[in-house]
Amino acid sequence: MKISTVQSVFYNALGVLSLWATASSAQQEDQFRIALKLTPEAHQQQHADPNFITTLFQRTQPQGFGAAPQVTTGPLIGAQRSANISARFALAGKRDAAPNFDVWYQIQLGSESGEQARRDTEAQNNTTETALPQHIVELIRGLIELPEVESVHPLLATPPPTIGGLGPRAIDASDDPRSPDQGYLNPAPQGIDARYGWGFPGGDGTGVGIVDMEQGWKIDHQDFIAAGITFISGFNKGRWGFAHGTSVMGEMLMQDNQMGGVGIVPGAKGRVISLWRDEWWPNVPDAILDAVAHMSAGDILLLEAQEYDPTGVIGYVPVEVFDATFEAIQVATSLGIIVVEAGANGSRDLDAYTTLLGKQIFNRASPDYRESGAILVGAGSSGVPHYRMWFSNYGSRIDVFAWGENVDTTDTDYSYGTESWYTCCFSGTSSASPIVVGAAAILQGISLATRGAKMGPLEIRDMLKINGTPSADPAYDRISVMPNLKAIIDTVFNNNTGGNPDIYIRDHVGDTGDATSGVVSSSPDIIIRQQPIANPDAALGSGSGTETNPSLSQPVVSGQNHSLYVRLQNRGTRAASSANVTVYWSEPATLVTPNLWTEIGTATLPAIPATSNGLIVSPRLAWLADKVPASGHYCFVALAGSDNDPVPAVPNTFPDFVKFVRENNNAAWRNFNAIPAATDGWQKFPVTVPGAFDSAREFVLKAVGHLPQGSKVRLQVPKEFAGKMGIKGCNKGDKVVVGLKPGETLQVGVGLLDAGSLAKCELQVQVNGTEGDAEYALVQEWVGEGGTIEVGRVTWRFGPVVEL
Ligand SMILES: *[C@@H]1O[C@H](CO)[C@@H](O)[C@H](O)[C@H]1NC(C)=O
Ligand SMILES: *[C@@H]1O[C@H](CO)[C@@H](O)[C@H](O)[C@H]1NC(C)=O
Ligand SMILES: *[C@@H]1O[C@H](CO)[C@@H](O)[C@H](O)[C@H]1NC(C)=O
Ligand SMILES: *[C@@H]1O[C@H](CO)[C@@H](O)[C@H](O)[C@H]1NC(C)=O
Ligand SMILES: *[C@@H]1O[C@H](CO)[C@@H](O)[C@H](O)[C@H]1NC(C)=O
Ligand SMILES: *[C@@H]1O[C@H](CO)[C@@H](O)[C@H](O)[C@H]1NC(C)=O
Ligand SMILES: *[C@@H]1O[C@H](CO)[C@@H](O)[C@H](O)[C@H]1NC(C)=O
Ligand SMILES: CC(=O)N[C@H]1CO[C@H](CO)[C@@H](O)[C@@H]1O
Ligand SMILES: [Ca+2]
Repeated sequence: MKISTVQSVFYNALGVLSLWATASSAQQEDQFRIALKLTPEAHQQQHADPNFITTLFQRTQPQGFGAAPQVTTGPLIGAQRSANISARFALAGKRDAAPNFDVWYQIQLGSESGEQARRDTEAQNNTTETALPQHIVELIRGLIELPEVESVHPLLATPPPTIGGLGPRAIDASDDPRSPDQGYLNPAPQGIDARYGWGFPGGDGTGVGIVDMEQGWKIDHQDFIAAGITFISGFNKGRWGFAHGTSVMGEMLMQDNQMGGVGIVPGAKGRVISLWRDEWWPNVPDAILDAVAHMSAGDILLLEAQEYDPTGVIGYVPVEVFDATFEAIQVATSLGIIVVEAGANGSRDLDAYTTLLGKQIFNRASPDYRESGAILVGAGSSGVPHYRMWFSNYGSRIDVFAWGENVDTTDTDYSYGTESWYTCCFSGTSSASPIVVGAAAILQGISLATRGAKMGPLEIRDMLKINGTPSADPAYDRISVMPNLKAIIDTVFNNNTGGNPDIYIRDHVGDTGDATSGVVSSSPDIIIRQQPIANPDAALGSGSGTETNPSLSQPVVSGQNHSLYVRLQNRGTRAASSANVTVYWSEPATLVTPNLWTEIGTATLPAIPATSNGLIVSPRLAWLADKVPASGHYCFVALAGSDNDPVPAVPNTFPDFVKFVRENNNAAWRNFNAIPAATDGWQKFPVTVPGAFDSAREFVLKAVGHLPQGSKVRLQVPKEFAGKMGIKGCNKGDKVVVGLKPGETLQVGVGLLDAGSLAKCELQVQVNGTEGDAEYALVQEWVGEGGTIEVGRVTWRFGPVVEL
């Protein structure tokens, strides 16, 4: 598929635009693609004028692309794929948290024929280049300096992160069974002790989905043809041979069949997806997002690729170095997909790595550190003790290591002909990463078989390090530990003699108890009703059909008794013998700081078994009429605790409080107001926008609209607050009224709010129509050190309330 075909689906007017249009194109030019992220304003400009991006290139005057290079523009990610991802986020309760991929473009420099690309492909078949060509580095530097450009990176395939092993190193498959040569399966300290994991239900990976993203495979190799590996999308490309993907899949999926070896998880379901989106063009973020569209929470995505360093330095870096790839990985992990990423063959200290903008994105101790949620894998030697392999990247970002040499697995040739080869010696962070996927899949399989639940990405990432095998010289190697499945299984799945409960209340429907990366304060588990429910377990618990329904609460009516219920789950490995949950109310506020909380009461729950396939419902918590204030709308906070998973202490600095809100799964917020639909006149809702409680801090106020066309929304704020936040509107006495958009997300204001300040605002709404999914939210974001993060929101949902 050529890029112009892609774009014509989504844009009408974008054609091939000729730049520097003097020379003829007879001269062969260097042809390549880049990904470009525009600022929102520049994105609008590009929409209005399809030549806009071309003018950016004119301003940077790139050298080395021939006399008359052409610039062709299209979207980086297909619109259908973006829509699918948005829908996934919506289903998971993450309505507006999906990154916006519309502002990412894919730009091709050069002619469209593909002819040159084909030549490059053949020439670079055997490339040993590990740095970007200088003219590409210059182009990137030129573009990133433009104010309209937020991010830019090349779309180029690199050799997969292996060392050697790509040529024919095949060994006759009629040899003795090879399993004894698979030392990586053996007990620690030599291997990960997959053989121990096989002794447990689910320990062969049954029920676990694995997707390998790379370039080429022989998916009908004799030793895994019975595994029925399928192809998701892209082009099966033999540029560096089909051997690499074949060796990767074998480590995980060689079958137990009296030939060759046995993979770590022969019972898992394997699929592959190519980063070549067509025969000539690679696009890693697009491949990741397409994989995500076809995957479920708890599946494992393996990223077997690496990137050139965009700063031009020699030595490959992990694929998440590029912003679009990073955002795509975040999408995956926030939807509960476990992402395992090769740490890359660059021999580099990732802690010291700095981007073109001077950020240390891989250094966990730096304020620039950014968390994709992926598990990064380094490479160690096969012998004991395990030294860091000379080519492996290292540093605090590396979560675990595994064998980077001598990995016995399946192999094939260059011609896609051989389905019976094996190799003794697959290597690189390439060979290490599938071992870690295998370890994760064993744990996921056991969890599924014994507890009926899959685990989330951060839970598994932490688990893989439990009592792991250290490298030879940890202070020097800095590649963390190699997973030891016996130690992990004995610690976490040990039939209630160890481990701990880990009870949690969901922050939103898609929350599995990991630190939230999306919406806070939309808990479906804090439920308020006007009448007591006769059988709360039947109405709200597992099997009730209401498990993922966020609309179970009814409006609060002052002067009436109400009933509150809280639903808890336990994702730990031991039952919680008892638990309790305390609920507070607050006036509606975008940020519900503890000084606004008023206690309603505490409910004590029965034991919560260590299987997170069960929602346990608290007994009724009565909120009596005389305690219900008259303001009409409320937010609720619930804090839960049990033996060995206590009620968390409420922190007293604001940064710690934000961490607590986002990361502590024993605390949840429900700032949801169900509003009976009324179509005549303005409905008015009070809402407080507080400052932090400890010092003056900077906040963004955002509005997120999902109201039908023809609805009207405005916000009335105190004049002083409008001044601080830069909000412009009509003055009405000591208030300012600003019109908002009913169906869009927009920034209302940004500014410094005083400690302890409480701006009393009012949202005014006219909804057009009474049916469907009408919703409006005000979101408060803190401009903290690592960027802007959501700290709270109030959502008004208009429409009928679920009958129970
Ligand atoms: C996303 O796409 C996949 C694959 O085409 C499809 O099975 C799935 O239903 C889609 N999901 C949503 C939420 O649209
Ligand atoms: C790569 O190089 C090998 C060895 O020269 C050759 O046999 C093979 O055809 C080449 N592959 C491609 C895709 O050009
Ligand atoms: C690849 O390059 C290396 C080093 O330049 C050379 O020794 C080797 O023969 C080449 N292999 C092929 C298949 O061209
Ligand atoms: C837990 O008990 C079951 C049943 O007795 C047993 O099959 C399983 O191996 C035990 N698990 C562990 C980790 O010991
Ligand atoms: C609320 O409940 C209390 C205690 O159960 C009861 O005495 C009171 O009459 C109830 N009030 C209303 C308005 O239903
Ligand atoms: C709630 O449970 C925690 C931990 O089990 C306990 O320390 C606390 O006293 C309990 N609170 C109430 C009010 O029962
Ligand atoms: C209100 O919604 C209806 C459809 O429900 C639509 O036909 C009408 O145009 C909308 N009103 C306005 C003012 O947009
Ligand atoms: C196969 C391959 O690309 N090997 C490279 C791994 O990284 C080291 C250090 O950057 C290079 O020297 C190798 O050529
Ligand atoms: Ca076999």
